[in-house]
Amino acid sequence: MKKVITYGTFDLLHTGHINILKRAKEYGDYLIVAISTDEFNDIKNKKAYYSFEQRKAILEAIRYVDEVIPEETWEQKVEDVQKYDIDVFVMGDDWKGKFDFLKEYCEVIYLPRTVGISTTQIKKDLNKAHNG
Ligand code: C2G
Repeated sequence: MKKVITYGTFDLLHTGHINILKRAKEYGDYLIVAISTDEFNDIKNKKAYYSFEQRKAILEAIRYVDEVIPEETWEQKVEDVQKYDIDVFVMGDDWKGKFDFLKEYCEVIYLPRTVGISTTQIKKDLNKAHNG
C-alpha cells in the first residue's frame, strides 16, 4: 500500500484545501493528514477560527483523507515518515524546497497552490462584509 502524507492547519476549509488533498491522494492509496494543533498554530503565528478538534472532524469527513494525526512540531516530519511508513510527502508549492531534507526518506512533491483562495482572504472578505 502506497502511503502519502501532508501537513497543514486546514482552517475554514475551502476548495484550495480540497484540491491539494484530492491530488495528494492520487499519489498513493492511503492519505494521512497531519493537522496543526492549536498550540502549534501559536508557533506558526496562525490563529485558526476552528479548534483542532473541529478541524480534525472536518478533515476526517473528506473522502480523500484516510487518517488524521496531530502536527505539534516542525521537527516531527522525519519521525512521522518513518513511523507511518510514508512513500510520498506532498505540500503546496508555497513550501517549495523547504522540506527537501525528507528526500532521503520518501518522495517529496510540491503541488501548485490553488490561485485566488485562502483562509486569510475569506476572513478579510467576511470582516469587510460584516463591518461594511
Ligand atoms: N493550499 C493550496 N492552495 C490554497 C491554499 C492552501 O494548495 N489556495 C495548500 C497549502 O499549500 C498547504 C495546504 O493547502 O499545502 C494547507 O494549507 P494551510 O492550512 O495554510 O497550511 P500551512 O499553514 O501552510 O501549514 O508543516 C507544514 C505546515 O503545517 C503547513
